[in-house]
Amino acid sequence: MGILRLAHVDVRTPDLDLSTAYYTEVMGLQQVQRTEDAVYLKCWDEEDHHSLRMRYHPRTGMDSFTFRVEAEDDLADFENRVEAYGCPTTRVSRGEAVGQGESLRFEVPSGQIMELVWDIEKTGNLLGKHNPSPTPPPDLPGIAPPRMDHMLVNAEEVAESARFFIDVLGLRMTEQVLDGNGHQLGVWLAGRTNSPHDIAIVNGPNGALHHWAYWLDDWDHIRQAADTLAFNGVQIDQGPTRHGVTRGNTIYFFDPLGIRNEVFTGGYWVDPDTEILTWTEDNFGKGLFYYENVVSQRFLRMHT
Ligand code: M3P
Ligand code: FE
Repeated sequence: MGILRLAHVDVRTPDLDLSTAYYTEVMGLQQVQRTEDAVYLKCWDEEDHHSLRMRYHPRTGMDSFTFRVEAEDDLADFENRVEAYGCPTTRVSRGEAVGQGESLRFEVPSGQIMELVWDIEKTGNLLGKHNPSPTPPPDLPGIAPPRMDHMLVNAEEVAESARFFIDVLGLRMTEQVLDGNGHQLGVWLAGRTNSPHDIAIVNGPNGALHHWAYWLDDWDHIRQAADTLAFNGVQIDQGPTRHGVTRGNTIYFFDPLGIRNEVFTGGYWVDPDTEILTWTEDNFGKGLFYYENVVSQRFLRMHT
C-alpha cells in the first residue's frame, strides 16, 4: 500500500487560449485533449493521460493536486486513515473526470484539495513501445521537459501539515528547515520515487500553490530553458542557480497568469533509509539558492 508519485495538477485560468499557447509553445507540453472548458496536457515521456489540467475560471488558482496510489484497494485504506485523522473525504466516481477512474478527494490540513487515484488511463509516451528512439523528435517546440517532477504548497502550520503527509499518507521526509525554536518552516517529502521530493511544504498562506516543477535531464538544459524563456519574454523569478536543499539545479519563472513554474534537474538519490537532512533558519538563504544566499521576499511571498 502507498502513495507512488505526483500524477497531475489541476489549475484554473481566466484565459485558456493564452495559457494553452504558453504551455504548448514555450513550456513545450503536448496537448492531449480539449473540452469545452478545459485543456489537458502532458510531457513527452509521460505515460499517463495528462499531468496538467487547465480549466477556464475567471480567477487563476489551483483546483487540486493528485497523487497516484500503488493498488486499487489503497483508496479504501486511505479513506479510512484520512477520515480517522478528521478530514472528511468524498469519492469522485468513474466518468466524472477525464483520463481517470474513481478517486478519493479531501482537504489537507493546509487547505488545498488533494486527490488520490489508482485507475489512470495510460495513453503512453511519445516514443512508443516498439523500437523506441531514446529522444523525442528534435523539432519539439519550447523547453519540452520529459516529465513533471514535484510541486510545492504553502501551509501556515508546516509541522501539522507534514505530520498529515507523513503519518496518514505515508510519505517520507528527506529534508527540513527549522527555525530558531526548532519549528519546521519547510519539509521535503518523497513518495515511492527515489527523488528528494515529490511534494514540499513551506510556510505561507493555507490553500496556496507555490509552484510545480518539470524535470530536465541536465544542467545545460536549464541554461537552454533560460534562453527560451528570455527569448519569449517570460518573467524569470530566480536562477538559473542551484538549491542547497535537494542540491538540484533550477530556474523559476511565471506563466502568463502569474503561476510560478520551475524546471529542475540534479539532486541526489534517496532510499527509504536515507537520513533526513536538516537546515537551520540562519542557513535558509543557502538552502533556497546556494550561490546567491538570499531569502527573496518575492520568492517566498508570491504564490497562486
Ligand atoms: C524548491 C525545491 C521554498 C523552497 C523551494 C524549494 C519555496 O522548490 O525544488 O527544492 O522555500
Ligand atoms: Fe521546487
